[in-house]
Amino acid sequence: MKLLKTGVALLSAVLMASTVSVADHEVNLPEKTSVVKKAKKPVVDLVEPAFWWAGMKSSTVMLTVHGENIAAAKATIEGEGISIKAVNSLDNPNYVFIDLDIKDAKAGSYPITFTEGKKKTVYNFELKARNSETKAQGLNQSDVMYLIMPDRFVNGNPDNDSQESLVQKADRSDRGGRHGGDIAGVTSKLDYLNDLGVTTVWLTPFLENNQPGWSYHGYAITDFYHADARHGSNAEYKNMVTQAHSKDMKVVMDLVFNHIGNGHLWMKDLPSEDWIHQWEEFTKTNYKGEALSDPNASDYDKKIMSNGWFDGHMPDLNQDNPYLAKYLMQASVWWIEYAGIDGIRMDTYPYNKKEMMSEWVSYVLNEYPDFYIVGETWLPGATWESYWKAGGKNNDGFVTTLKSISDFPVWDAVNRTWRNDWSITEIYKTLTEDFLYDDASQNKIFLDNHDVDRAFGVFKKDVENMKLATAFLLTTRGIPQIFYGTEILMSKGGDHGDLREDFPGGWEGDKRDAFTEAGRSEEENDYFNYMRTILQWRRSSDAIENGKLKHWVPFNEVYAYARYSDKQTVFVVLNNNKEDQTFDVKRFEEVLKGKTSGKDIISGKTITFDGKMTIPAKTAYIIELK
Ligand SMILES: [Ca+2]
Ligand SMILES: [Ca+2]
Repeated sequence: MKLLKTGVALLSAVLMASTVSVADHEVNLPEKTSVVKKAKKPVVDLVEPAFWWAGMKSSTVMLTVHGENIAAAKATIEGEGISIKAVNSLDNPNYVFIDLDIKDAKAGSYPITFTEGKKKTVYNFELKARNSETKAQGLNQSDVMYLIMPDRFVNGNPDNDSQESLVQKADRSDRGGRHGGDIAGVTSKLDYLNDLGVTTVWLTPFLENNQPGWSYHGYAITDFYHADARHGSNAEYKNMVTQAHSKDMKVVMDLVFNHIGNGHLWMKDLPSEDWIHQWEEFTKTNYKGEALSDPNASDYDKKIMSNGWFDGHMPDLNQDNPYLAKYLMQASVWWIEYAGIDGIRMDTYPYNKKEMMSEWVSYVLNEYPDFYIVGETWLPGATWESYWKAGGKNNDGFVTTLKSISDFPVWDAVNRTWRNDWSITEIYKTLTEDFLYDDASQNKIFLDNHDVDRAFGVFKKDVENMKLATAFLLTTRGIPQIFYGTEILMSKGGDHGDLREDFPGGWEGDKRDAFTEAGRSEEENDYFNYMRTILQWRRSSDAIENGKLKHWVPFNEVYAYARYSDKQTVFVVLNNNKEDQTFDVKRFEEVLKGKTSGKDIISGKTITFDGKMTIPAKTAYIIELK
């Protein structure tokens, strides 16, 4: 509440100042304002994006220019093939939005001159040549994402842990504080990750979060165009992407359009009153995404869901404002072209203006047709999830373009199965709901993530169940995601700071280095190798990459399914029973097709099943049919 009032107060101050300075500058002016305004050259202290590229499919780019009373200046541009289509300003004269037509412009520098009276300020706007290293290659089912909270993974550069210009300093003893992990740390572990067998790294947001507290997780962005200096620089991020690509790995960037951190410039100097959702008193979202697809929902609930703030320090952006919407969309394309990333994970997807999000996805795919975008759609069932996923039919007319959703229903089913020893039928049942999706193969699937208790802890540290869950995750339909530290059985939950604990060995002086075999316990190595075996195998499995899923009703806690393509059939059997199980294989004939043996890729052994199959208690078989 306090923060919001501050925001409103600041806004009022801005509006008053502008009214005085523009319309009434002769009368009763504070001395500073009058003197400065008349004498100074036009002030340009921020242009976003700072540069762009020639030869993009979209023929326009909008520059957001900030500077005291910049709206009073006239903007002109020089250069062939480039022109100013429009200069717009809102209620705060400290911002102008310049629409440039760049359709016929070549790479080069184009001076933009801001003129007020006889005074001029020039900004050299650059159109770069397209980045030949940009892959924007997207993800498919052969990929596995490894989710890293960079502050908590590896401290590759202890010198950047605290920064003079950034308010929160490093304090590793504070579990909610900054610990010093960074982009350099992630880059230094790409070989480790490649050896583990994951193909893709997803870092929680690395953009600046200049916030007094809780800045480590990155979801309170205060600068859309710069890496947080405590994580490293833009160049270091770009280098990480290049390094990943050189190892045949991919990178997914995490972005937030729904809200910002209240340390953002916009909250000190709001571009317009409607830039954020303002409320009479502090109003939190109701976190009820279901309301948005509910034909019976009240307008009141839908409005609170969409326009309420995610948290007190996270002002909710109003994407009805077309300048803001354009700003956000462009920032994402800027990062794709600049750093060459392959996908974006969009935070709090349903909390945004949904039509704008569909437009955003289309805008990105127009530039980069193979690009991967997954929305965080944390909803309690496939019925609600499917509302957000492209290809479905929504009877309220909402057309969504999002291809990949976060498959929380699968996460929930896995939890129900192994948290309380429920039946593996929970998983089977959840997947029977795939008819709600046009294609579930793009769904992001996971056992846990940075917002929920770690799976191993949820499973009461039962390694057999953890292995069954892992075998399932890495062979069912969808694109798996693994949370960092899962491979060494990190297990904490409850407090966010705990489940996001530091990876042992990521900091100099750590008691052990769990990135090495010697630094892991016997149990950790056993699980690590189990996961690694499946990960390394699945990278080149045609049935995993391109195959369909076919599954059978579980009996006696034995769940069987096949992944099958034209080139390969993989038969998976999960025995969740505490006893060995022997069963007739006749009912699987439509995929076995008379075959009586195959290789279990986990144990490396040949499994024969002439008529009957026996599988040990609490065991997974992943059988490549011969
Ligand atoms: Ca560091
Ligand atoms: Ca919102």
